[in-house]
Amino acid sequence: SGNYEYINVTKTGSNGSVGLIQLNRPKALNALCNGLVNEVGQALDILEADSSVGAIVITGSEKAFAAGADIKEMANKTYSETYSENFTQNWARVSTVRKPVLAAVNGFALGGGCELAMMCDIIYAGETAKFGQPEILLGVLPGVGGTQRLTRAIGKSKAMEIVLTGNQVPAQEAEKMGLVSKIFPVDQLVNETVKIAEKIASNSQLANAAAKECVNVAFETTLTEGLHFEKRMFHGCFATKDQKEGMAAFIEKRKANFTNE
Ligand code: CO8
Repeated sequence: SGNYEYINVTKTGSNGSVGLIQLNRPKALNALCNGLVNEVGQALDILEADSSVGAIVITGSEKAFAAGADIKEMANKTYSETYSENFTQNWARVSTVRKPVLAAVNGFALGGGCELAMMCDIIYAGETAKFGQPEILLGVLPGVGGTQRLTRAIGKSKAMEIVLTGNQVPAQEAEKMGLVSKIFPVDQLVNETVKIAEKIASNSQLANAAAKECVNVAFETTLTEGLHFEKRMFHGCFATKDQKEGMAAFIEKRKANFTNE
């Protein structure tokens, strides 16, 4: 659906509860040019506003999730251009989505590709996926979260190693580090990710959004503040019909039917 140049957007899963964004710029290994990132933002706006969508999956091709920001597009930029246009500001949309976003990574997830995956809530990888932050080899550094989200995800020594060597990290190693949640065979990755997204989408959307918000607060604040925030959000759940329904369904030994109210 939609009229995009660089991505395909579909609704899949039962009742179209999963929004699937496939990056589709095969000749450039899904290099993340400005137009592509803008289209991802537009698609996220639409899926976020669509109440039938409970979770979103972002994927690429079997060869590449994304081989980074578009090097050809940025090679001649000046400092004053990057600063005045606030270059990369359009990437922030991915990390402000309130619905759960899952990355299904096959092939290369390098530079901005790795950073895009890290903006998602869960990363699943195909067996041959490769992660990396090769910006250092281009005379720059990761500019959309690679030094920050990667360090929080895997710790200092591993993050430094990846950022300073530019080496590619195979999926199996990325899973050991905790960057990736699970690995699937290449040809099953998208289906398996959609299945998990479908399961998540069947939860209360209110509870999903609140749980996501709470986990994200863990990255921003002290333990005491985070626990306080979590407790208040937990209290807030008792104002929802979904809490009544979820607990009644358990007691009545039936499947809950959440209405996101
Ligand atoms: N940008 C532009 N074009 C690319 C990119 C890229 N990042 N990656 C691949 N391509 C193009 C190639 O130029 C080539 O095009 P053409 O056929 O016209 O020459 C085509 O895709 C196929 O690529 P290769 O022939 O190189 O394919 P290989 O299978 O031989 O190699 C690699 C695959 C290893 C992935 C290789 O393409 C590569 O090293 N790519 C660059 C990886 C990289 O350095 N990524 C980091 C980019 S910098 C970045 O992401 C900064 C993020 C923060 C700022 C975000 C701002 C928007």
